[in-house]
Amino acid sequence: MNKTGLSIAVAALALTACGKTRPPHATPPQTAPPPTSRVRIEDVLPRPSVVEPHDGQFAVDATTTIAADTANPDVARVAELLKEYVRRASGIRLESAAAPAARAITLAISAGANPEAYELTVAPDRVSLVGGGPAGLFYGFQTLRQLMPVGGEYEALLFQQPRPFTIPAVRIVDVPRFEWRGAMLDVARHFFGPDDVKRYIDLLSMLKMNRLHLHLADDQGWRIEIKSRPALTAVGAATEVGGTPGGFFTQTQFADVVAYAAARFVTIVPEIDMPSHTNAAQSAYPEVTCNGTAPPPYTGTEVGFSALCAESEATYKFVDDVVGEIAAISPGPYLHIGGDETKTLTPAQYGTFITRVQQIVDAHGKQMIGWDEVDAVPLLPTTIVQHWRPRTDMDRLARARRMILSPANRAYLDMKYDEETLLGLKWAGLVPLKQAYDWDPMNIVPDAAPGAVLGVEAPIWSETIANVRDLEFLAFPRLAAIADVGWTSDKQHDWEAFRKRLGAQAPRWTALGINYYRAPEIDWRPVDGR
Ligand code: TNX
Repeated sequence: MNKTGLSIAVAALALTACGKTRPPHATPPQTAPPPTSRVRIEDVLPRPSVVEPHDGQFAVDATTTIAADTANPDVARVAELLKEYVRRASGIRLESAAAPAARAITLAISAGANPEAYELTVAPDRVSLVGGGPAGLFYGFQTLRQLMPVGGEYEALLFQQPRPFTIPAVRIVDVPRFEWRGAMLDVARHFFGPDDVKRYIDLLSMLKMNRLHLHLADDQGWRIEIKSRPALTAVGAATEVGGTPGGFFTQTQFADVVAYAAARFVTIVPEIDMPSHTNAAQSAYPEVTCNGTAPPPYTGTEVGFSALCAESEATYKFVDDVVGEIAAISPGPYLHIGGDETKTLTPAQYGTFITRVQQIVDAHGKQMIGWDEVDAVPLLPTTIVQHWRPRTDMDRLARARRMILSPANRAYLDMKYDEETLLGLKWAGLVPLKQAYDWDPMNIVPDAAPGAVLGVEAPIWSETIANVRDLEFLAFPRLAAIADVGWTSDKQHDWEAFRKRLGAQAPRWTALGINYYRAPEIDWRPVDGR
């Protein structure tokens, strides 16, 4: 064939494929059969309660429809997420079907005992996803997402033609072990703004986690606008660890993040740490300091040196102003008051302070949460104790009526993985991946009253991290380990099985741009776009 003949042939090929002539140098349209997705049902993470593989698969192609009761806004939202995912993953636009039709993906809510539970059935002729409540439907979508090609994680993949794919046939019945599956982000030591926090919320909710505790104030910075106390941010937000510029959330930004989280079934838990960790507040309002003088801004990483004046009414007026404004912009039922690492108050002063603050939080209609030091003080039945010190007084902790477990030697994502890890701290020891995974919360406080353990939380403190890259490096993959500890039943807990399902996340996490630590214990699946 001469040169002209070749160009005519190429042009003809292009014409059949997309209806208009393409320049000869353009990539020819794909004619090869589309790749079958390599997703495996045993890779879903966190591990579901019941997984029954069946024969066959469901093909998603141009004839597939989506049948959802879109009059229900929660169902409509998940239907949109699914359509959007399928469009990105394959270029296929799912049409809506009025009623459950053949070849349809059906979404529904059927109020059940646990609104976070769901059941997913994939059969050759249909897919059915039923949530026990709106959250369950959302979590069912997170599972279905993992059974579809990872291309859906990219924002603007462009397919020359739709690429049908298959979902393996399976029945999954799933319910979380614990109601509290949390993460904490310290936005005080280094400031992380609204976009960073939203990104973290996206990643948490993919792991079926449902609480994000924001550590909003510490010695190094005050990060939330308080309208009645403007100096808190004008003065107290100026810097961060190391002396770089800080930052803060306006109340509008905070409300926007709260709404963003709520749409992903994540409750924001705001924390204002006190009576210690308050240098930034005291630099702005010296009346809460016993000697009345404003300390200079602090940009180091020591703890425990600052404390609000426990005997002064100005302190409680200040706390009431702050708690009142934060309670008003936090629809969630919780308000965390810190209470940790107070080195400069006597036990009696500490007790007076926590007791008063507990009353203030209660008066603003919120349930108080405090780090485990607060259990030295008589607590209201609604107050939640957050365990963090591995060697705390366990007998005392066991008396707490409600608790969240964040043992630092398991759940602190800011601990180094090994001696070579550059980021992070190691005061609680090294926390390699297996250590973050291989524990049972119910064995931490064996004498806890039935139902007292609400669940687990993975804090990340930001002394050594200043951006999302470094945050993700410390958080991933250990955050997935804590998510699995919180979601998956103890009977399903199995390090070898977890290792495999974690390794299988590599293509998806890469598509999402997560800067995860390639933990050497894991055989990370090659990243090839499928
Ligand atoms: C202890 S955990 C702290 C924080 C530090 C963290 C660093 C807790 C309640 N207090 O002030 O940032 O260690 O890992």
